[in-house]
Amino acid sequence: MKTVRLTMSQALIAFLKNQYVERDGTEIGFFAGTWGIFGHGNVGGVGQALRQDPNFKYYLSRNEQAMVHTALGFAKMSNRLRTFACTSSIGPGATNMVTGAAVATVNRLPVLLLPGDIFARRNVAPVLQQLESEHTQDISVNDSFKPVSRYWDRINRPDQLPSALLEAVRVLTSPADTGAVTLALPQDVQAEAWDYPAELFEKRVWTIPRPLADRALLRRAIEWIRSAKNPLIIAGGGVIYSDAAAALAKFCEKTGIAVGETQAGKGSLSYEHRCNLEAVGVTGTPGANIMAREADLVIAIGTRLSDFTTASKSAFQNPEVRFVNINVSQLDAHKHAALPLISDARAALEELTMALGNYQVSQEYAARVYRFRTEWQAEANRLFHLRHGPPISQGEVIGLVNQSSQPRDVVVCAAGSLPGDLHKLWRTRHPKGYHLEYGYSCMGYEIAAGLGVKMADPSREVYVMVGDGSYLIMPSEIVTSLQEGYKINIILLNNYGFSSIGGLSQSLGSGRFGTDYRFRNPSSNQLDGERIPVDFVGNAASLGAHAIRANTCDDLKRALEEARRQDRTTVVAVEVDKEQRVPGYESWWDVPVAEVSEMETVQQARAAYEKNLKKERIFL
Ligand SMILES: Cc1ncc(C[n+]2csc(CCOP(=O)(O)OP(=O)(O)O)c2C)c(N)n1
Ligand SMILES: [Mg+2]
Repeated sequence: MKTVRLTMSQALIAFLKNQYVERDGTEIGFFAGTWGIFGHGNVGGVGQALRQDPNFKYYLSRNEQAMVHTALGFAKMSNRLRTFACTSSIGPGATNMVTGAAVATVNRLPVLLLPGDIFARRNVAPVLQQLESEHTQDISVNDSFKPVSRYWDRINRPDQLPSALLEAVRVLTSPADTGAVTLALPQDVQAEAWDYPAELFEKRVWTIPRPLADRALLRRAIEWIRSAKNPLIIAGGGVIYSDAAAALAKFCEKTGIAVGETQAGKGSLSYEHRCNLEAVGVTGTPGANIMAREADLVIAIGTRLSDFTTASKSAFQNPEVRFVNINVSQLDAHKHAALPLISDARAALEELTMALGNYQVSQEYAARVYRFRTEWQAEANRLFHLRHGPPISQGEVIGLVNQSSQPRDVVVCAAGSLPGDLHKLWRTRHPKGYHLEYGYSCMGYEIAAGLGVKMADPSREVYVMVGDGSYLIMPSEIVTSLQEGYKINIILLNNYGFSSIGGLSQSLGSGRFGTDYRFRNPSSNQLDGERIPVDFVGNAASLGAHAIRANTCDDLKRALEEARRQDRTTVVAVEVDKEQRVPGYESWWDVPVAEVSEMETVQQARAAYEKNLKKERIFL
């Protein structure tokens, strides 16, 4: 056997740069490079290997959590066909990535994490940043990646690497199993040499399959659809990752079945498609939620059926409702005791379109969908033109950003009140035009991920919409975007704290407690003093961005035009009125209210809560 003598780190990099994926005959390199921050736990190992092999590009980030977000923005924008590796030192550098790992695994997005680890040889322990334990030496902070990784391994000897690498890429490229993969790399082992088989470093192509559903189950699903009077499709992220948007549009055109979109699935159909009722669930449109309530058949495609989609299991009230779940993952396919079509979304839609022949929804059904759509367009237009303030409303900002963006541009968001408002109001015109991380809804995802989105497709303008709270958690990657020359547009909506959680607190009877950014008030000893003024324009400019303030709708229109013309990252800071919120429609979210309290507002909220709780169903 031909061998090559390399350090474990050199072998790792030589392997990663030769991994390719292929789907539908198109081949592409799977790893676009490595993000990292060096410390003593990776500089002499992985750092040296990257220095030696400049073909595998190294990108320096500002924060280890952020670099995972950037990798995930890139992976999601690439329909999971590409991602990055992320290298960190031991200790804090490593644990900073744990949150990113959870974002990956919850959202089913691939990322390879390479945290440095304590010495395998142990004689110098405890090393700087080492966690000690009284009951074992076989533990480090990297064990905290286990629950948030789809595959986890520690490379204690250089000869363990080949088998770990094959497992790692198997999981990363599996549509059903993908998520964070963690290979913990003890800092001594990273630098140890071994005679690796040369074959390990040959080009390897991983085929992304399009598995077909079981034949008998497919026949039964066809019968169920044929006999349904009020069917509804719920389109999730799987539709987009599988590149099934055109197949879904065809299926809908043929059958007339309406579609509600989840956060990850928004964009599956253009907002103009006659079957698209747009957002469904807690942050859904009235039409989608009324159709869900009455549906006798729900065809859930590529969705995790999270509580935001199912309105905490209260969305489907028809006693006869049945579910057909099309999903590559068994876990998702079986949810709600559904008829499971364990299948690629596009393949299943194509087969169903063929098999259903001339099945069509009734004229009444089609007329109702038309009416819901017309009414929703009018309601959205009302929210876009409130002429509120200044401060203007968040709905107006969304309308203006949407209007000034081109159909192929991408909006990026993750947490706060924006995701719900965008889910309802953003008019998506391209399957990759709407990028929401709403599985983990991680404040701080937005700017870092926006950079990853731009890297995946520099031909589009990227609009990162971010609340002041999320911005303050992680504005650092503005600097990284400048370093790499990728321009993003950041629209920062300042409402002096948490509109989302403040509103939620109010609805639970707690009166916004602790959710506003205010000085501590010496007379009450609470955080109810004056608002804390933060100069966001100054902050963004100090990081090197082009920064613009906008107060009115006209200001904002001009600022967005100015931002578009820039060739470097631009921040538009706009103040919005926290009290002028986009309402909810025909839905509910289960957030428990205190069962006992002396506060009357809480008692009232609890009474309403108990009433709503009765609508939650168990599907067996
Ligand atoms: C890392 C993280 N911490 C806490 C939360 C809980 N949380 C959700 S929204 C939110 C407030 C977001 O504030 P901001 O970004 O200003 O948006 P707004 O609610 O004002 O629209 C918080 C604290 C979260 N989602 N992520
Ligand atoms: Mg805010």
